Amino acid sequence: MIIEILSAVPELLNSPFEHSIMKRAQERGILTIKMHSLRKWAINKHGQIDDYQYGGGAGMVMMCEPLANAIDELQLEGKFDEIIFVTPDGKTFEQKDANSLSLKNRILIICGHYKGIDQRIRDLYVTQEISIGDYVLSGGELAAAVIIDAVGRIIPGVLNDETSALTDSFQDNLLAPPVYSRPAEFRGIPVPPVLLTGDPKKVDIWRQEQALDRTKKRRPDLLKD
Ligand code: 6GU
Repeated sequence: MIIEILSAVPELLNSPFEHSIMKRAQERGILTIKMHSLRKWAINKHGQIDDYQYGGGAGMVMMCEPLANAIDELQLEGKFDEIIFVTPDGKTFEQKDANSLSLKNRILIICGHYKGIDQRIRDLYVTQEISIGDYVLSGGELAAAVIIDAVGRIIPGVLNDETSALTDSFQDNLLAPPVYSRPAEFRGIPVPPVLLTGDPKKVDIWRQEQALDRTKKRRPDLLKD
């Protein structure tokens, strides 16, 4: 899968994909992440990519030309399967959205800053608008990093143990059960004895009960359907 990112501040994304699972996915050639600086398509030698908004009001708007020229040039190599604009007024990102994006071949994520991007780019190019939650970030880059991490880790072949993505919180609308490692007792708190029985069936039943219990207590909304 190829994920390309168009950003006015690409430096913000220097490190998030260079460690751990995202690093391994790229080393294995399963995931390619390409950063593009929008400045490359600035309208003048001052590097301008934003301008005042029509109608007045505070905050600059990212202009049409740099974005359109960038997207057009990147699509000379072939069309993107999705062109995603990350924005607080987009659809809230959920696990099922990560699942379906992980099946695409090549996507572009546009990160906005300032007051956003000219609406005509959204009308003409953008195929999905995604928010990562009901709060406002100063730019789309960290939201893009969240989406790429969530998508990248479930591309087939990325995780070592293929089943481990299936037992994540949310994959079955349940939160994950608690986990324990050594020692068997820590500050007077023992590991639940069932985990030490070596009986995989009992362990499985216990984990399902715990997952359901946790979900009822913390996120009853997930159990509605
Ligand atoms: Cl995608 N962008 C920004 N700037 N803020 C957000 C967001 C995105 N999702 C939640 N807040």
